[in-house]
Amino acid sequence: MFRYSYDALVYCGEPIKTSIERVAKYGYDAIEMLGEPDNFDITEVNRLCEDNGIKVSSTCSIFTPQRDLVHPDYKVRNHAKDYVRQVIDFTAALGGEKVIVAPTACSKVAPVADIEDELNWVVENVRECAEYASKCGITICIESWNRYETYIAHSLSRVHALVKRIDMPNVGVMGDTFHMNIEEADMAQSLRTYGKDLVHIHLADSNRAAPGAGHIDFEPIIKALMDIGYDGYLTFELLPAGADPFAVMAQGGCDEFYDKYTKMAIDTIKAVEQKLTI
Ligand code: LER
Ligand code: MN
Repeated sequence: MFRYSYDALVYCGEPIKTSIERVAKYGYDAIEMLGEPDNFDITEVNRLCEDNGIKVSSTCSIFTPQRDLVHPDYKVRNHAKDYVRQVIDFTAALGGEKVIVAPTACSKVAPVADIEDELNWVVENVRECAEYASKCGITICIESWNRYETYIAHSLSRVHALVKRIDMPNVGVMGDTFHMNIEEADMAQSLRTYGKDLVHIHLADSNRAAPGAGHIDFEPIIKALMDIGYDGYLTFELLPAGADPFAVMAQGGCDEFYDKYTKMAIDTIKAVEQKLTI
């Protein structure tokens, strides 16, 4: 049986108490935290999780241009590493298992420095962060995004190649079905190919809404995850349509991303899991 988690990043700006209560209400095992440690009181989050019977699975780090691990300015690269270490401490203090790391800033679509230098910085910097993470029992998940959000690691094969170069026991491959639907020829096959190194996954439908609201067939995907013995969380990351989904959320009118999709996501995938288990 899979464990289910929900990425609270979509619940833009609401009190964490409301998010934790919602996730618990719809039967999730855990919540994925937004990677902005300064926004949270660790004691309060731990107490709320305990009161509601859920855990913290992971943290979704936010890579802004100032948090770019491959920026040509070493001061920015160091700032990005400090940020990742802060997220690692935060996640460990919440009892989480995984921290998501992207090689570069979100929506940066071309290298600024020489690409070989950038790739070397990814390897060097993620290794350093992974050494730090290993002392807290945290695994670093390198997430594959689509071509419109990154140029470095926009397929599981590219992430896998980076993970092999990084070569640390607590660094692995992460997929996100929204991105994979754009970049992978066959999502289930990619999961099988890189399954041994898969440490985390985000699920969303083709339109980034709850599974069942778009056109992805989740059956072969869940079957592949079962067959490879994936033992991480199935974490939903749902966002509204927009190149800047947070700006869309801030405008309002995305009510379905709260109760409706939180319930629909877990209900849809649990039904698939059940069908495949019988
Ligand atoms: C983060 O998990 C992600 O998938 C990116 O699209 C950045 O939001
Ligand atoms: Mn994602």
